[in-house]
Amino acid sequence: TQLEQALRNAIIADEIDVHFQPIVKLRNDDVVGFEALARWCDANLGYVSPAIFVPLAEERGFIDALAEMLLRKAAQAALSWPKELFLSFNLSSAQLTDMSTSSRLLTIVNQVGLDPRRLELEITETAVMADADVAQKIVAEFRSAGVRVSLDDFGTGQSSLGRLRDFTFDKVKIDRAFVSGISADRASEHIVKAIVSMCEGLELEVVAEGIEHPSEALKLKSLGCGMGQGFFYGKPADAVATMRYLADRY
Ligand code: G
Ligand code: G
Ligand code: MN
Ligand code: NA
Repeated sequence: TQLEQALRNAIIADEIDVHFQPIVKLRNDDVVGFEALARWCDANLGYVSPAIFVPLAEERGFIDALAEMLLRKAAQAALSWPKELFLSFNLSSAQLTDMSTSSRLLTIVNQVGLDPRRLELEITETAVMADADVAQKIVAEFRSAGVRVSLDDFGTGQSSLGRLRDFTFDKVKIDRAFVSGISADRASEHIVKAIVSMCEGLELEVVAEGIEHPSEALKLKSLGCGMGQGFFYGKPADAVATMRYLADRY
């Protein structure tokens, strides 16, 4: 198809960009890291969402090429940030069924010279479900290299609690479905409160995603949620704008 051909070309030409969205400590608004998000604007097709082109790349067998290009760019950008900031990178489901994923991505991190302890990988429950044994092994390899792993979109997938029991994660990202409107919605408030308390028991860090209003940030803080991310703190921005964002804060 036209989209597939354009995507192939964009990968070969190194034209897919990475943007960065800040993740903050809710207690004091300190930036603690950034999530890398793929961005592609094609000359003919215009803006294409990663929700479209990531699954297409998986289906057509070029997810590795895409992910390696994105991680290389993201890791290079992270080298210019203050070194205590982490880089959070999304892994797709196909990558979690392929045992070569960990060595491929660790090689890139080494080549670029990013401390693997600054890297976090976001994986979803759906991605883990395809082949839990293989996913488990891949996660273990990353963690033994010092890379941290977070469970993304928590609360929306299937058998969430089983995953937390069987897998070793470092962090849970609460899906924005529970965050938007939390200051007015009692059900979301109780759900988030329970997630935060469970994560305390499991010694997992917690990030609330999709914070758009100060009232949501306040509520999450009062529930003991450690970290937050969302348009209220910053929209995804390119590497240059991200450096400016940091310069304004440091
Ligand atoms: O940034 P945006 O809301 O458009 O992202 C849409 C979806 O695409 C989200 O689920 C996000 O996790 C995913 N996504 C964005 N960038 C990447 C990436 O680099 N790799 C993978 N696997 N998924 C990504
Ligand atoms: O699936 P994942 O959580 O990786 O997707 C992250 C996506 O959420 C990014 O594409 C980003 O653009 C989007 N996002 C980040 N913050 C907000 C927010 O405050 N509101 C909304 N609606 N989307 C957000
Ligand atoms: Mn994510
Ligand atoms: Na998410």
